[in-house]
Amino acid sequence: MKMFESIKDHIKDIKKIAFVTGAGISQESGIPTFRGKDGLWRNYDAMKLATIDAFYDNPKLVWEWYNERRANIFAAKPNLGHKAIAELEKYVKVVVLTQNIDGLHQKAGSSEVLELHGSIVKIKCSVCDFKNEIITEFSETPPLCKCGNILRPDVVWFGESLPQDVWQKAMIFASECDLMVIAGTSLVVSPANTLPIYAKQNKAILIEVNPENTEMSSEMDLVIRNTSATALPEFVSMFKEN
Ligand code: BV8
Ligand code: ZN
Repeated sequence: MKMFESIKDHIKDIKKIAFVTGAGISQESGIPTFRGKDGLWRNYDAMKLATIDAFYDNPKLVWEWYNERRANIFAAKPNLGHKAIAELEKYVKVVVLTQNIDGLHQKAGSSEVLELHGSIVKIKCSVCDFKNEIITEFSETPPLCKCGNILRPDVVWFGESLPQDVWQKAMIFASECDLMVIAGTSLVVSPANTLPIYAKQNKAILIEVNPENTEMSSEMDLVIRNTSATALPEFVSMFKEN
């Protein structure tokens, strides 16, 4: 059964595609999502751990959480969903607007990836403007900056604003795309969950790829109730044939 049959006639006019992705696209790479039982770490709610308050209450605990996630992510491989998005660049302009901090889109070969919520391989000082990539394992947890204050993962925590340069670019890409694929995200978290609205305002075709309903399923032009590693290769095959 051809999942994307209903948009087949539009393929020839599609020049720019934006992907909005979340934890679900990395689920088939063994990375837990934030929902349901996956969303718990040592019985702490992931949404509560990813906050500045949790960090100042117990920086050691939050660092151990990110260390464990980082080890898991370093061992993970991009799946057919990530690879399909990277391959699509051969046929049309593709940008990836991801909420994921795992870097798997880049590992799959995607060249234009905006990390809306930061990256697990980056660190910064909680006080001074020191920033860097994680190069070595740290001797102490939490590790200290040369200014004496504690270092933190360079990710966006709840209650913190997104990096403005990245967010500005994301809004522009979303407003200029001809088609937006929303894959593997529940669209619960803002402002990332407003990106489909920018695309809709630009009369873009909206496609949702998700085994479950999301906050915006009713706004979609096409809903694919399947996993990203199964659906996205078929999506790309339509451009191959075209
Ligand atoms: C901000 C980085 C300005 C860290 C993350 C009250 C009401 C409304 C909004 C708010 C509110 N109070 C506060 C807010 C704003 C808040 C927010 O949206 N809260 C939510 C919980 C209501 N947002 C913020 O705080 C943002 N900043 O707004 O700044 C500001 C400042 C001060 C005060 C107000 C405003 C910052 C948000 C970023 C937080 N950082 N991550 C880290 O990762 O450790 S968010 C993190 O959680 C992820 O990055 C992602 O964004 C989110 C999880 O969502 P998903 O990725 O979608 O994952 P989820 O598990 O939910 O869903 C997975 C989906 O995949 C499911 O639908 C499932 O069916 C599907 N799936 C599963 N398997 C597959 C699949 N799909 C396809 N294939 C499969 N195989
Ligand atoms: Zn410092």
